[in-house]
Amino acid sequence: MRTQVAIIGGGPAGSLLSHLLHLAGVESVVLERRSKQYVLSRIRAGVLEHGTVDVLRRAGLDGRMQDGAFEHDGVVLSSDVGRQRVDFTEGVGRHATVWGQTEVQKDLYAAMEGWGATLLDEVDDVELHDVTSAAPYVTFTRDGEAMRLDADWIAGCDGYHGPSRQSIPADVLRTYERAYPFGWLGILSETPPVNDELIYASHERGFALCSMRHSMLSRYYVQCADDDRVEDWSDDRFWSELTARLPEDDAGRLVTGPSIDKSIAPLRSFVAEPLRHGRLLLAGDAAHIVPPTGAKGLNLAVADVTLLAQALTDHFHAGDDTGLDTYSGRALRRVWKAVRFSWWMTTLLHRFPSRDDFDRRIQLAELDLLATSHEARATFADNYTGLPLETEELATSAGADGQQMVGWATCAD
Ligand code: FAS
Ligand code: PHB
Repeated sequence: MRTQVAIIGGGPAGSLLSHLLHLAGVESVVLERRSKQYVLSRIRAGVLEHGTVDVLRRAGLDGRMQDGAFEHDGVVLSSDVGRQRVDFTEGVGRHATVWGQTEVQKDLYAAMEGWGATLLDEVDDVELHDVTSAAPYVTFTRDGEAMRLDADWIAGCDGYHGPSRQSIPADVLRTYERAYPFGWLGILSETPPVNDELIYASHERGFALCSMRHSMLSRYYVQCADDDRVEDWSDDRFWSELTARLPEDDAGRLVTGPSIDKSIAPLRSFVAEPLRHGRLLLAGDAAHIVPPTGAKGLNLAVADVTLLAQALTDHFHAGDDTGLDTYSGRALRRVWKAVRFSWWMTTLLHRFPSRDDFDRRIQLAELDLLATSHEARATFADNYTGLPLETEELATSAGADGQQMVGWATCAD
């Protein structure tokens, strides 16, 4: 088999990249380890930045989202000493969109099926070869048959545990990581959401988050120990802990019910640099992981592949490699700001086992700053609803890994 772009991973990053390349007349083949049904069954992100919604709209993927999604003009932040609402419109005049990753993935797979994408699912033994040559290729097995895919470029969209990042030599790859001493226990319940906007609760007992998927499907999380197992948490224990961490009025409105999905996710911040090695390009969770506190994971994946699709299109249609040469530096500039915000929200709202009363007072002071400072709320709103996608570019040319970046210019909108 041969194609222009071999995409490893058929999650949001890989499938959106394939779709965007198709719209630009660039061929790709997607290799996915799991079945499409399995990918669609994963319960993941819930909040889309305004830039993500624009990309999906421009790609013709917003049909169901127009009617089914919620537009939120703010979020509630609560603690054991108070409850406040951060109004996005007051700060930046934008909103956040609540539309589950599952729905985005459904629309992506439906669109790809519509135009006849080559998405090979349930592949095994994926290996990347000659990524620094002009003729890279991927070997894999499918239904027990050994196969080979030759390509001009390889996009590593295979998530944190995939083989792409592992194909970059240790003396080239730099990684930055922070593991958090807790996890998130998340449930889905067919109950009406407790509030019409998200509630991020920071309580002495720990963090909790109230989110939703639609008017009769709620998504709730509580911070749990990093060695907790799902079987340690009965529904009763979950509802009791969530209730204890919410402000009294919100807790009084909480409608409980049986969980229809329950899982624990570890929290980590992780960034790999550079995002390009020869003809291998990393995007999404293959390149970076953020704690879900800032609702950035999916949105970063969309931002990466939006840059990548344009860069690959310029390469194939105009012979212009500027986008490919600066992809890593430009993507990482936005990634690190999202990593910072996600780290900041996580340290602001969670209870750290090693932290003391001084740390708790700092958290409460930070929350009080948000409650009393318009500028602090505007900065929060700017980050939460999404920093600009592509209006930033290098003021001077940068090396492939962006290390020589001298300065940055923000283009006029
Ligand atoms: P993904 O991990 O989604 O997709 C990678 C794909 O590559 C997968 O389908 C995988 O099967 C495939 N793959 C892996 N190895 C392969 C191989 N060897 N060969 C072929 N294919 C291979 N983000 C939020 O914003 N909010 C949240 O609440 C949130 N919750 C999350 C909960 C969990 C448990 C996890 C793991 C992530 C969560 N995220 C959340 C982040 C998540 O939404 C990701 O950011 C998003 O899925 C990124 O998309 P991809 O980069 O496509 O990676
Ligand atoms: C979700 O709805 O799953 C969700 C929302 C906001 C977050 C994380 C998860 O920060």
